[in-house]
Amino acid sequence: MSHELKTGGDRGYIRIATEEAFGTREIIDTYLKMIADGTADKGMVSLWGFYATSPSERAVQIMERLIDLDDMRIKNMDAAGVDKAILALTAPGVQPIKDVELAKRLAYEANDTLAAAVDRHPDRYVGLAAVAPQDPQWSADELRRCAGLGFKGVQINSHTQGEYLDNPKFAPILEALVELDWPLYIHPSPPPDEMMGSMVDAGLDGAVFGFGVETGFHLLRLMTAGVFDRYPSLQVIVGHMGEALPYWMYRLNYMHQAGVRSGRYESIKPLKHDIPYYMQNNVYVTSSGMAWAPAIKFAQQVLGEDRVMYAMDYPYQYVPDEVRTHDNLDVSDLTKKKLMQLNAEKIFKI
Ligand code: 1DF
Ligand code: MN
Repeated sequence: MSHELKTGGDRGYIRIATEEAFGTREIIDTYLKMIADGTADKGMVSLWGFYATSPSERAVQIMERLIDLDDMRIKNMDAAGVDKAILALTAPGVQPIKDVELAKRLAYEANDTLAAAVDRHPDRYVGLAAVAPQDPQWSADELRRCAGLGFKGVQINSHTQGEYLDNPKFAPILEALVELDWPLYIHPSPPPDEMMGSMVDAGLDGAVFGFGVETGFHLLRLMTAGVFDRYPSLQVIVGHMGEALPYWMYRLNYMHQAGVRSGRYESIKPLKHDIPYYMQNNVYVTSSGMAWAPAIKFAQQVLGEDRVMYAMDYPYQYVPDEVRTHDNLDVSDLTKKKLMQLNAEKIFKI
């Protein structure tokens, strides 16, 4: 049965979509310059070489929808019954840009662009800040500036030029998040060249698979490196139903503990808690790109129903019928309201 999709809470909840992207023309032009001058990595060439130049219907439509923060976006949200969008600068943000001053300027301006859009549509949009982790201290200061602009968290597009957030150099960013009590959304980026291997040749580097492998690796290494022992209140959100980690949780835990006991790796040390503990106390997952009842219910079962949130991934996966998949889940009314509304209101303090 297909029901009408309306905003306003006619089904007992409003819908808050938690992984929604926008872009700026200047940042996309910067990607194109990097591709042209040979400084882009393989993932950038594959991703933005496609979206920013392809005449295909998918690429043209996504480009148009990314840049727009007004009428088209609101109309599409209305048509899908999405009440609020948690918006963030599209991947990989400014993180691959090697000129750090340029990266900081572009992140700063993207934050101002988003803040202005939230001001124009305060009941429809919530902003997540962009940072340039290439300069961790600047990024920490920018988070504090963005708190003043009304933002509710940060999105970091996974690795920054092959470096991960467990690296102690990024501590100022994590410390600012703890101080602000803000969640960190770790959104996929194309894998760095050293991970890419033959993924591009196989056509599997992007959202189809490579994104999830790299982002799941990022979240897992935050746990095993002890980041949540150092920052026990830190909350990390990942999309795509947890980038496969919930499904792997038993094996991750078994083999991690075996690795700790055997002393096989310098980097694998005893932790205060086990992997399921961090998954259930420091991680939220969203259903971006994964409008699939068995996966949603599985994540609710292993992480708890307070840690699973709805996301659409506009404009990359604008499929209004996927909203109905969520509406039609055979879970209790309260569990569904947590998925669509309450968990997002809580973690983003909306
Ligand atoms: C794609 C997918 C691109 C997602 C994205 O940002 C993105 C894609 C550049 O399909 O190429 O956010 N996604 O999250 O699934
Ligand atoms: Mn996305």
